Amino acid sequence: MKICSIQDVSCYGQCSLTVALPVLSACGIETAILPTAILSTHTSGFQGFTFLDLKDELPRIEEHWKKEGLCFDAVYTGYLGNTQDVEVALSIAKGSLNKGPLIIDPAFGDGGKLYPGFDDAYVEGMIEFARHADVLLPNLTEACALLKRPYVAKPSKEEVDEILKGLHSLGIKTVILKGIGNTEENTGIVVSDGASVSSYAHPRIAKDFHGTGDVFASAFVGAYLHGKPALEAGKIAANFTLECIQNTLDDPAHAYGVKFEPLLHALYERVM
Ligand code: PXL
Repeated sequence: MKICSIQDVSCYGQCSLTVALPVLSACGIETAILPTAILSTHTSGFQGFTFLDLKDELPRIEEHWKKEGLCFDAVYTGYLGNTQDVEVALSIAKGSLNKGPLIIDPAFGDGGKLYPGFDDAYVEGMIEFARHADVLLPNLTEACALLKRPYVAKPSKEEVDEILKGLHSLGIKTVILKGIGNTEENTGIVVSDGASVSSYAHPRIAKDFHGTGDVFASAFVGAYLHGKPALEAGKIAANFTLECIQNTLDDPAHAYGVKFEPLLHALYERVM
């Protein structure tokens, strides 16, 4: 199995490719990378980060891969950076370079807000891109933005159903909606393939850690590509992410990411 992951490199801060690569390697999945940008740190909680846009290099890399006749078993995208990156990601995922599913973590916002540097034009680009997703892994902020709905932090069951329906009507096959069913003690995911909806709740830790969306998405991709059904892959990813958070709670200086490394050894058995 050989996949391609398209995301930025945040040099410091445990997110995007510095999470995806170790997690997917631990799952036994060879992962080629297409880095969309190089940042000194991620954009949350650090001031004055540097940003080198690699958008002009991406089409050159794509062309070379095509000349070499490379082919992937899946494409997994995360934080991209600008609409040109989104276009290249679509071209790679839907062209001769990929013969498997396109798994998209929209990775453009949280808590009702877009991440710094993203605007409505980027969301428009993501809407067009998301239409092609075999699997989409949005949080509520991203799902609402993709549907141009006002953000609701605690949607009712009817609102969740409307959101799922809306995402399927864009063309998305399977949706894993994150951060649903929040109570003081619990949070969870809702999984929908357009025909049936199922959910999984787990304990909620009332502290935010950066990069947990990337931990979740990467573990999900690892399990899903080993043939686990979407709900099962979502459970594995949610449990792994929760354990990574629990493993970081004793270190208040570490909110920029989660300490996932000591837990990687157990992931292979779970995804196989
Ligand atoms: O974890 C998502 C992510 C990835 N890459 C960069 C980010 C973020 C979220 O803020 O800033 C650069």
